[in-house]
Amino acid sequence: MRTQVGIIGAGPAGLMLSHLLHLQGIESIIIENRTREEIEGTIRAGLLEQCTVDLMKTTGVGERMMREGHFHEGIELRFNGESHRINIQELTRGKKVTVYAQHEVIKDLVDARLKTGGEIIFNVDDVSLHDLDTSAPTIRFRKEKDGDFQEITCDYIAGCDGFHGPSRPSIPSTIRKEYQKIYPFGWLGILTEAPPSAPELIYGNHERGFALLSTRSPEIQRLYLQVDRNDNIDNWSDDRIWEELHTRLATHDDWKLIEGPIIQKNIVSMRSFVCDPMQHGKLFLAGDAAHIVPPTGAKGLNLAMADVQILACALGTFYTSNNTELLERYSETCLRRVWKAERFSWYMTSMLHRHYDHTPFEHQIQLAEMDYVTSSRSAATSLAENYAGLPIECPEDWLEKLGVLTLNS
Ligand code: RFL
Ligand code: PHB
Repeated sequence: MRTQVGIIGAGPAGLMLSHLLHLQGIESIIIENRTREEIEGTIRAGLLEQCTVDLMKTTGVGERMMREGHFHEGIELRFNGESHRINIQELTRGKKVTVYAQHEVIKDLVDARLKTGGEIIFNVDDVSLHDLDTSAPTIRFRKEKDGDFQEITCDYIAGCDGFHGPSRPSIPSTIRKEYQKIYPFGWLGILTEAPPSAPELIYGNHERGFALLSTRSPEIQRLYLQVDRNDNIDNWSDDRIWEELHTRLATHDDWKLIEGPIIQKNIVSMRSFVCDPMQHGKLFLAGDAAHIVPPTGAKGLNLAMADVQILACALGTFYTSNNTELLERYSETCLRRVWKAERFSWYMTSMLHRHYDHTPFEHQIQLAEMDYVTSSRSAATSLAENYAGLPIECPEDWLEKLGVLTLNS
């Protein structure tokens, strides 16, 4: 097989990249090691930045998101039993955050790719990357477990295969620098069949640990609890989860957390991670393959979408004018924004979680930080600007041009 851009991974990064390339007339093939049902059914992120929403809308894959998504103007920080609202929309001159589940984004993108003749090969196995510093890099894989080996020869390979995929380790370790922080806690996440308990997201800091109230639809709510990194989901009965959520989100007024049947629960660990560079020869990493953030800042999916915008723009420039300048600067351009999102995610995580090793002094500093960010307009503006999403370094008219290409496609 031969294509212009071989894409490994059908997560948000790989699917959106393929969609953006298609709009520019560039061919790609995606290979994915899970089935379509699995990728469309995995519960992960929920919060989209304004840039991600704009990208989906402009490129014609945002129709269902605009119909079924929830558009929030602010968030609530809750500590010492009191609620403090951060008005994101006012502080960022108009930006909102949108709650629309990652697996719905995946469904919309798979649907769009398949309707326009895109090729996604699901259920592949034994994927490896070869000849990355030649003009004909290849991806080798089996179409299914124990099937014959196949090869895709391409001009470029996009490694969009998440944190555990084979792309990042294909960059020689001698030139790959990795930065990592592992947190001593994780998040226990639940989905519950209940009506919303609040109109906006609530990030709660409590002496027993962090709790987050989010939503998915008028009927399904998403909630999280900070737990020990090595905790086991079997230790958490539904009753224990609700008791802990009630305690950690309690206020001094008459606010009530509405319970419902828990339909899904699991624990995820938390880390911050960056790989530098994000490119090597003809290989470009995007999304979780290159960087991980703890979910407190809601940045992972959004960073993946920003990377592939920068990559699609650079590849578009190369195929129309043979100019490789943007491709050469890809890693540098992405990493500037990635590090700011890493900083913000670390900041939100540090401010909102219970740190088991904190001294009383450090605990007071943490309370002062929350007091400051909820009482100073400058501090709240900084939080809002980062939460709603920093600008993406693409040529100014890039999104407009994509909009025109979408209308003509
Ligand atoms: P993905 O989504 O991991 O997709 C990678 C795809 O590659 C496939 N793959 C392979 N394919 C072929 N061959 C191989 N050898 C392969 N190995 C792997 C995988 O099957 C998969 O389909 O990476 P991508 O596209 O970079 O997207 C990143 C996001 O998924 C991730 O950052 C977010 O989910 C993070 N995240 C959040 N991000 C947000 O922007 N907003 C949020 O509100 C938010 N909340 C969250 C989150 C992540 C969470 N968890 C589960 C860690 C909440 C949670 C609890
Ligand atoms: C979610 O709804 O899954 C969600 C929302 C905000 C976050 C993380 C996850 O910071």
